[in-house]
Amino acid sequence: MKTILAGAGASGMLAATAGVALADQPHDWQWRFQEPATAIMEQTRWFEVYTLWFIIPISILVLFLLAWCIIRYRASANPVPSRTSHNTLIEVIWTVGPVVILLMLAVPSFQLLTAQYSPPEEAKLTLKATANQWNWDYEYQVEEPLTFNSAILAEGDRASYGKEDLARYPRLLAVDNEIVVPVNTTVRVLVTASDVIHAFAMPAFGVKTDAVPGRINEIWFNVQKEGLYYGQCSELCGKDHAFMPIAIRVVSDEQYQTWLAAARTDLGGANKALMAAVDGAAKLAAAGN
Ligand SMILES: [Cu+2]
Repeated sequence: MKTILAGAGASGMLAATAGVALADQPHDWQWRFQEPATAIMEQTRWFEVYTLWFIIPISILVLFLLAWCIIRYRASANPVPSRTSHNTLIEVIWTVGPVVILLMLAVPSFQLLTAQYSPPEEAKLTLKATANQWNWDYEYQVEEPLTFNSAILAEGDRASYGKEDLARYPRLLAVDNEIVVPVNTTVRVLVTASDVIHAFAMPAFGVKTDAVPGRINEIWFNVQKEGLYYGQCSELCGKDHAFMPIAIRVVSDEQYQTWLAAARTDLGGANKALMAAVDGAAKLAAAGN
């Protein structure tokens, strides 16, 4: 009995640790979206599944019709072809049918597009993200603005940043300095570039926009789950295009305020203190407190 209880406790602990510490990430052979972290991404995923209910039956129907025509009406099986050239009923059906299908796709599609461009409230935090070949500059537009650069984490620097854990800090996605934002807060990101066109994309948040020199594109998100999320530059921007990841750490409001106050003077120290606080909270949750 004791062993069973201990086992259950241990697996509960693992689940709690994973739930708190790890947000969803890309994984090998992935062919669907990451777990949504925002309402917009949830709506996007719903729309994807909804669209498949049209795409799959239509593809099967067209494939079946093609195969049927090729086999049933081949020259050897059907030496004298029909001379029929008009059929009003069929023509009405194949015009009205697609129109109805397109309307059924257009209505939820425009609803999603409108939702993406309509933040539910005025953003509480504004960040500016400037893309460079091949890293990002971030600016927190708060009372005393905070700016820092964020680049891919070099494999040799893992130890000095305390990021040896490959599950949490995956190769090619981990960065030296993450963006830190509070959970359940509407955040606005002003996206631009200093040299060529890049793009700011966070799959779990359902946001992606081009970073264009001389222009500012605006996106927003409101993340519902704490965790460390990864995205990438998504516009071919030169030889290191694949090596300019984006990492966003979503934490509680207190953790964010503490980090912001400390980051102005010592970014590295503030990041390490935040990592320790997040890990500490995960352990506390795992212990069932
Ligand atoms: Cu880029």
